[in-house]
Amino acid sequence: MLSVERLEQTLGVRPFQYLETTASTNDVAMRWLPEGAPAGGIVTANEQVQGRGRLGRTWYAPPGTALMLSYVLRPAADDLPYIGMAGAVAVQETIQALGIEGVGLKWPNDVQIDGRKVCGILPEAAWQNGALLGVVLGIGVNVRIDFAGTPFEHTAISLEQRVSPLDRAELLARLAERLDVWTARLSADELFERWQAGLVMLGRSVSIATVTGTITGTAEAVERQGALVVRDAHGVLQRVIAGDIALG
Ligand code: BT5
Repeated sequence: MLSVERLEQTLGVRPFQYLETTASTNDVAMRWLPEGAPAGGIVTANEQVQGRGRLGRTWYAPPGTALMLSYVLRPAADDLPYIGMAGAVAVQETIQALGIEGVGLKWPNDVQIDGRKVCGILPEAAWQNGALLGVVLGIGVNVRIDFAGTPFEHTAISLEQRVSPLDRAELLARLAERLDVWTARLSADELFERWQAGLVMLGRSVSIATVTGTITGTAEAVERQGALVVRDAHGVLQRVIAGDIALG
C-alpha cells in the first residue's frame, strides 16, 4: 500500500507529495516547480486518471497497480538531452536489481522486459522568461497491471509477472536513489554508454514513425545527445531525433 506514512519510511528526508488520486503527477510537479520544488523531490500517486504519454497519448494504469512518479530536476539547459537517458538507465538498473533478466531499452526511453514495455518515460521542461526553471521527469512502471483484454495485452508486461509480491514504496525509494546518481552526472560519458549498451534495436531492421513520415532501414547507431542514426533503403543515413520505433 502507498501512503504518506509508508513513503516517509522508505523515502526518509526526501521531499515528496503523495496523492491518492490525481490527473497526472507531471502536472502536479510542474505546478510545484515555480513554488520551489527541490531537485530530487518526488510527486507520486496511487491513481492517475489522466496519465500522459508522449505526443498527447494516454498512459494506462488502474489504481493501485503501478508506480507513477514525477522526479524534479533543476538542470543546466545543456543537459536537457540526457534527462530521459538518466530515467531509462535508472529504471533499468532498479529492475535488474530485483533479479529480473531480459531488461532492455527501446529507443528513446522505454524500458522493456523480453521485448514488452514495462515502463514509459516523459520528461517535461518548464521555462520562465526564456530561462529553464526546471524539469519534471515522469516515470510510469507497471507493477501489477493485468493487461488481459486490454489493447496492451501483447505489448506490455508488469514486474510482478517476474517477481512477486513487490512493495511499491520500497521500489520507489530504490528508483529514486538511482535517479539521484544519474541526474547528478547527466553529461557523463558513463551515462550515455550505459544507455547505449541497454538499447535493444541497434543493428536491426526498424521502422520509425516520425512527425514527417515513416523511416525504414537499419538502426546503426545513436549520437551522444540521443539521436538515432538509421541507414535507409537507399543507403542514406537519416538522423532521427524523435519518433516511435518498431522492429522490421
Ligand atoms: C510514454 O509515452 O511511454 C510515457 C509514459 C509516462 C507515464 C508517466 S506516469 C507518471 C507521469 N505522469 C504522467 O502523466 N505521465 C508520466 P509513449 O512513448 O507515448 O507511450 C504511450 C503508449 O504506450 C500509449 O499510447 C500506449 O500504446 C502504450 N501504453 C499505455 N499505457 C501503457 C502501460 N501501462 N504499459 C505499456 N504500454 C502502455
